Amino acid sequence: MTTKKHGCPFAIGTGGEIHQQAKGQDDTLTTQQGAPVADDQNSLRAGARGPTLLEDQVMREKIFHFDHERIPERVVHARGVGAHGYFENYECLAELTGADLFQRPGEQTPVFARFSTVLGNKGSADVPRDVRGFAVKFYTQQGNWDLVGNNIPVFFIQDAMKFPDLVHAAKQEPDRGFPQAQSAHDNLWDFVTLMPESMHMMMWAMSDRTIPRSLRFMEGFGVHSFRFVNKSGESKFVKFHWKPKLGMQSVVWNEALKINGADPDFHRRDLWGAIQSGDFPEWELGVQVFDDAFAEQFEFDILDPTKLIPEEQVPIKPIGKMVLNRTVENFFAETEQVAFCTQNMVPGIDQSNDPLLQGRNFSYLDTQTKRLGGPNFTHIPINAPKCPMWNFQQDGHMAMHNPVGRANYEPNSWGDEGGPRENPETGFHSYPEQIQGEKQRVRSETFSDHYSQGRQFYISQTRTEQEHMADAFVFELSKVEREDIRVRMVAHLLNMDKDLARTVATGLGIKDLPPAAEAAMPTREDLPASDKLSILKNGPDSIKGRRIGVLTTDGVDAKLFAGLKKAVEAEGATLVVVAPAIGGVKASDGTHIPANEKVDGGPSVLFDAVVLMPSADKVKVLATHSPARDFVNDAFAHCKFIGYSTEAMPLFESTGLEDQMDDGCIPINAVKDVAGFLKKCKQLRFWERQSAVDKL
Ligand code: HDE
Repeated sequence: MTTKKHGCPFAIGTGGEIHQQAKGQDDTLTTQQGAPVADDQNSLRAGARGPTLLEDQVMREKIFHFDHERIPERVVHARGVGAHGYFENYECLAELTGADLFQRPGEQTPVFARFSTVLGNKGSADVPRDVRGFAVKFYTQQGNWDLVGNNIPVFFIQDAMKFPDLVHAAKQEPDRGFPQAQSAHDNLWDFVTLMPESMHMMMWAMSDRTIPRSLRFMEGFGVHSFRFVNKSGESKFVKFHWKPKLGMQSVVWNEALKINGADPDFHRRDLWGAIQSGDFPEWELGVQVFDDAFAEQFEFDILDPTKLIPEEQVPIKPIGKMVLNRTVENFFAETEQVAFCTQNMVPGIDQSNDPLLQGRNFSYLDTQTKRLGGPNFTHIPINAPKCPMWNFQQDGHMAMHNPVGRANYEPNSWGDEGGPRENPETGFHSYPEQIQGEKQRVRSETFSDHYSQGRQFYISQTRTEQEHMADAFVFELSKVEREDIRVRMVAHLLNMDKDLARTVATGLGIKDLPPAAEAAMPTREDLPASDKLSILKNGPDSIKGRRIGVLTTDGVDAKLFAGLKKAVEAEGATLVVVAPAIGGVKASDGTHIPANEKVDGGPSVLFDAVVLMPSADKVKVLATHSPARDFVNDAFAHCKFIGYSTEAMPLFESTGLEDQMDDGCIPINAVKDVAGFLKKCKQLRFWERQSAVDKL
């Protein structure tokens, strides 16, 4: 008899260590009650062709449990992917904050990060045009701190009161249940054009920030102003920033549309692959620290979440790094059940009066109780703190941490047996900010500039990025059926940039420009461009972590191929072999090169740059194959660098592109040519081609 090795059927995904419950000597399948099961194929019947009996406890339990497998998906941010890792603190920040995790240089704190899209349901694709969630749970020695941010530093609305309206307008329309994971529809644009406070965010939403190439290549932001409080009770404001080690990168819109078809799991597969191959994603955590005096003189209200503070005005101080080095063991137990709450704070970090943040502090706890079924969701391993936890809370659904002993209240006179006590020394103190005012429903006047930073964002972009923004507005608004909504958006754009407004109006076929939207405050023209707001001005100048797809065939020059592979890997990138058959190809010297993808399963949209390296003989067949022609056409249209051997020319000719070949198409006919190709690839895209492509 063979002994089968397999995971314990009772293993609980813990977000860390697997706790295995006792199992028997053998591998006998049991019910949840531990009773051995004799037959897992057939339900209990009265006769071979008779009815199934209600007494079949084995089948009933199995189906009952299956029926209850789903929990409500998140109302927003339903589609996400998570990973474990650590945060490593750079230096002692005692002067700024008493937060335990920032005291000792080099100390590591375990973290769990979850990235998400906002609008799509759980089964939607990874690369719609959408904001990305960037939520990190720090398991500190003084409790869990959740930094629940996004990949965009501002938000659509200023007051939590409008969040349900925003989300209702953005998600599927209620009568028809579509569109899925799309902002390109009437309700969203109707709402935002009636809410001028959303205009700055809409400029970001229409930029390349909302179509990241990889979760590893995007920034993260805490958005709100928070507080750091030191041990002496002194406080400064702080804004949190995550900067990706591999630099920022986005895809182009036409590419995103195709990626969602070719690989709806593009981002989660990328994160999984990077971690599994030991190429651990890394971000630096930085803070913008400022005091009341700065807040007073800053152009906007630091409590307004539709505004950012340019890095040029308050530089970012790097304070540590996050490394994600472990994929989850059970998606449901960890990624699905992780419960982030903005009110999970630790001593030394505190809230601000940002009205959006204040509303979030209510919403997240409420949401987790609904999703996870009761107040004991903190007992689920992924949510439990990794430091001691002791209080008198008890009972409730699914209680796992059950206190023992007689004292379950405080004060009590049970001495040593009396349980935990409050600790004014180490305990959490809210910053004793002076607050005064009339109780009223009102929006502060300091929140009423809706356009100035939208303009600043736009002028901070490169020409290429500005063109992408104009195209995005035109695309999205072209899906809006009501003309008045389209026109209303152009009226808002006129308050931010007239050229942009004109370009969008032309793209939409609006003949007469509307008057500019009425503005509560005039747009400030004096805010200078901030280079840090652009993706392209902050490129990585490296292809580390990127994927280069080589389209090849039998008979490929073995030496050239080997040289290419070696050079690509030396840059920290991956060479993905795309071939006519998944069985791979036979190189010129007879060696076998395994394929990673068949041509139609590995379109060029999945790669950052491509190489066309067929043999002279087989290229003729390739040139008749439409997925191979799409491979070239798309790579060219998406401004990718294309390396090619002379043998690939018939493929270029079959696409009609041979006359348009430019400096982004680089001949590779000898191993020595590879270095030049890879050097160019470090720019990531050949944007000079964009205007030519637009005319095609
Ligand atoms: Fe959220 N948000 N949000 N949000 N949010 C949720 O909580 C909410 C806001 C963000 O990976 C929900 O667990 C309100 C800003 C992320 O699990 C819910 C308001 C920012 C995630 C909720 C906001 C975020 C959420 C849904 C306005 C960036 C995913 C499921 C007052 C700074 C976390 C859940 C994860 C999730 C409420 C605005 C980021 C409904 C009421 C601003 C990254 O509680």
